[in-house]
Amino acid sequence: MTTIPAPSSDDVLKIEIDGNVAIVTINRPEMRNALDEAAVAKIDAFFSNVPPEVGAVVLQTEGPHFCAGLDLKEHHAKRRSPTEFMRVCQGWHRAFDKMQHGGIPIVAAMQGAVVGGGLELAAAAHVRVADRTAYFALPEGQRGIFTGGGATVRVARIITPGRMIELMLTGRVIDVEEGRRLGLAHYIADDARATALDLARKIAGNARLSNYAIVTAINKISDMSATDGLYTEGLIMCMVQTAIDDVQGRLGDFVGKRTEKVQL
Ligand code: 1HE
Repeated sequence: MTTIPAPSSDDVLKIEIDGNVAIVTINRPEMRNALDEAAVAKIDAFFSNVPPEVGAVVLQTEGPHFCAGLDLKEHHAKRRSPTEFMRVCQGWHRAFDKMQHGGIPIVAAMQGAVVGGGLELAAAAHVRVADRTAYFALPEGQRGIFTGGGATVRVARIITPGRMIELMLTGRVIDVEEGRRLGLAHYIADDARATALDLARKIAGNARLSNYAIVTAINKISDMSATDGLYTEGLIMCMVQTAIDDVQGRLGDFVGKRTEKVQL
């Protein structure tokens, strides 16, 4: 595999470009990849400005655990007020919304603990591959807090609100097989990273506009009434089918000096 580091790469968020796939690696293994404010800001910055050649992203993390969620040490040290913590939650929501609705398919490779905010991070990816060590939990109740990175929306949709309530109340830990049955993992693989990269390469080979529609429209339409959803589906279908030729034709007319100038 030939990868080149992207200019925005740093120690906490490593970014490599491999053809038309970006490999984004959260690199805080000594903290079990717990997310502090700076790490969330880096995720936000990358997904705000994905390089144009990238057709799919692999999201992976270093060490034996995918992500231990909120950086509890930072949270403890900062003694955040309700308003300050609200801002932190909004920061997570912004970053993860950019992942889920940014139009670029994301394949997560998961291992070990995928817990709390780590599960919220994984749920913002579109395809989730777990290795056999992966497990899932929402231990917020045991920590005296609540979910703040989108789980009430994303995780509840995947596993149902009732199952999420049960998991949060009991603190039960789900193994990888149950996680797959519930939809938290789509694939179980011996080497989650390799499988995620294969899938990302395959996905990046689809028509870009189809991928854009798949990762943006389906979730949006599930928020709509059936009538609005079907109408929107039709519009998007037409947009995906026609837009490339139409736009290319119009741009070609401009480049070939066959258009009128925009002037008074
Ligand atoms: C951390 C964190 C963290 C580990 N914030 N520092 N999340 C949790 O409640 C999960 C808490 N973590 C754990 O249960 C365990 O650490 C693990 C099962 C993930 C990993 O266990 P292990 O034995 O491999 O590692 P460790 O020895 O527990 O942790 C290694 C170091 O990482 C240690 O620091 P050290 O200074 O003693 O070396 C840990 O303190 C540190 N560490 N997890 C900060 N989360 C937007 S709202 C989201 C709400 C939530 O995410 S709540 C769920 C939080």
